Order: sequence, then structure tokens, then C-alpha cells
Amino acid sequence: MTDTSFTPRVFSGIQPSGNLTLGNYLGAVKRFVDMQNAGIETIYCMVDMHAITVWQDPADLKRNTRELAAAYIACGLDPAKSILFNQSQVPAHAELGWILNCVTRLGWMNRMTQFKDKAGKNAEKMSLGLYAYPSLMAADILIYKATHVPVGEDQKQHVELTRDIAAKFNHDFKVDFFPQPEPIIDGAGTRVMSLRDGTKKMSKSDPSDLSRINMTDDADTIAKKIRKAKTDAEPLPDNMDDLADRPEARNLINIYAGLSGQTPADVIKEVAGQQFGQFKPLLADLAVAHLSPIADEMRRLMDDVSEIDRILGDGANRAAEIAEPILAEVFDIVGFVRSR
Ligand code: AQP
Repeated sequence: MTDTSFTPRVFSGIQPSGNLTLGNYLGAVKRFVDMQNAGIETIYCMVDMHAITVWQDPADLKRNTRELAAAYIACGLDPAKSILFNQSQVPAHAELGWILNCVTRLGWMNRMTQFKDKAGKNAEKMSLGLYAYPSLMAADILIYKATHVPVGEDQKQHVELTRDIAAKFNHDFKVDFFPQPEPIIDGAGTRVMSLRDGTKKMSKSDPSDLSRINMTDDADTIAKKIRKAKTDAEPLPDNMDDLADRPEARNLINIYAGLSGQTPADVIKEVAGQQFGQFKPLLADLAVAHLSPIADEMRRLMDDVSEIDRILGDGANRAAEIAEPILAEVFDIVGFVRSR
């Protein structure tokens, strides 16, 4: 339920960990643009402090942060309409993050499935930062008192945790200070799956480049990856229910729907009876027509990184103007002496 006592404000972020994928685009950035154009205040971050929860080469991190900024802008985010910045330039995120670490319960963190997925059997060797990630993410959202958080399906649990942390803070300090932010998860692209395994999320960090479409892939690479995408031998049915046990086929229909702006049910009616030999070229053409202009614009923007840095610096100043008074109030609520 939307928290109506707070001014609507949208916050979301993406890690600049390289290889921005079609999943990040359909699940997140495309929807960031829709919300920006709906006239709500929108704040979008490159969450570089989250990226370093796993090892990042410093030079790559800088490049990936600028490339993610270029992707945001190339996809339609307008620095005049949305606040665009990298997280580390607004220290209030980390400061609130620490306070929320002291509100969050270990039992809650132990239930976070993303940590378990990412750490696997190596949990002992993971950074403390990776474990604490969801509490910093709560700070990212709450430092702006954001009410709406567009994310892909995989981040739903983290936004729900943010609601629990906000409620506990309000309860412990007997205030009605933080809103209950709502995850916004809608449309066909909220869970884009790997092209090699329809049961696994498409991910930047998958070791197989054939598993994902990168936003910087050229037309030939996109077409090749779709041609090689795992499928089955059956023709496409005329309804989505018949794809329940065919995850790879369902994924390709969902991708088509996400890119064309149709519902999966409409797409499947259009392509009913087709073999993948017919459908894949249609999907490849659609993906190339949609993604190539974005990749071209990203390359153009990356030719002038000083302009990207200027946009990020300006965005960080505007973000800090919102965050710092909220942090000051939090310090007062918590009982920190402020005498500077
Ligand atoms: N496959 C996906 N389908 C739909 N949405 C997705 N998102 C990520 N993958 C998919 C959404 O993109 C936003 C940013 O994600 P992130 O980079 O902060 O972290 P992530 O969810 O861990 O993404 P990756 O690609 O899997 O990154 P790595 O491999 O670095 O961990 C989020 O809104 C997410 O839901």
C-alpha cells in the first residue's frame, strides 16, 4: 500500500559492476525513464559503494561508473529532470547506513536470499559489506524518504527489508519519520532470464557472455546471441499458460514483450505456431532496432567523460541538498550531539 502521508519520490540504483544487461534495462532503467516522464521527482544512483562489496579493479570501477551514467542518459534519463549521481559522492548514504546497521536485526539479514545466492558455499570468504548490503540499500532509499522504488523482481526482498527497517526505526524512536517505500515491479521485463538457462536470472556477472545481451553489444553480437539462445523443439503455442514448463521459450516471449511494449499474451497470439527458426530473427531485429541507437549514444557520451563527471557532480550536489537535512534530523532523533 502506498504511504500517502509522504510526498511521492522515486529512488533506485544500479551497481556499476560492468556489462549492463538487457535485464537491467527492461527490469530497471526503462522503467526509471517511464517514472521520470510521469512527472514524479526521480533520483537515480550509480551505487558504486555496493559494487565494491565484491572485488572491483579501481580503473574498471571508474570506467563502469561513467559507462552506467552514459547508459542512463542514452536510455532517456535527462539530468535536467532526474537527479543522476554516484553514491559515494553523497556521504549521507554511508552515514545513515551505519545507523541502520544498528537497527537491522541479524536474523533479518540471514534470510536474504541474494546473499545466499551470491556467496554460495563460500560465505566465510565473502566481505562483511556483501552481507550488510541490504541495510546500505535501505539507507539509499530512506535518506531521501523515497516512497517508490522501481526494481526487478530479484530486489523485492531488499525493498521489503527496507520497509521493516523503516518501521523498526520509527517504532524504536517513537517517531513517524521514515515512509514505507513501495517496490514497483511491473511489466514483462521484471525477471529477464539467462539465454543459456531459462531458470537462472540474466546477470552481469554470469561467466558466460552468451547468457546475456549487454547494452554495448553490436548488432551482429545481439543477433548471434539470440540465434544461439537455448530453446526447445516445439512450435510456439497461442497462450502463455502452455509455456509454463518451457522457461527458455517463455523468456524469449517476455523479452519480445518488454522491448515492444506489448503484453506477453498479445505477443504469443501474434507468433502462435511459429518455430524458433522463424521467431528468433524477429526478436533479433526488434532487439537490434531498440538497443543499437542506445549503444551508439553511449559511445558518443563516453567520448567526453568530463561532461559525464560534471553531470554526476551536479547530481550529487542536488542529492546532498535533500539528504543532509534528513540526516541531521536522524542524528537528532538518535541522540547524537551536533555542535559544528
Ligand atoms: N535479469 C534481470 N531481470 C530484470 N531485472 C533485473 N535487474 C538485474 N538483473 C535483472 C534489476 O536491475 C537493477 C540493478 O541491479 P544491480 O546491478 O544493482 O544488481 P543485481 O540485481 O545483482 O544485478 P546483476 O545484473 O545480477 O548484477 P551482478 O551480476 O553484478 O550481481 C535492479 O533493480 C535489479 O532488480
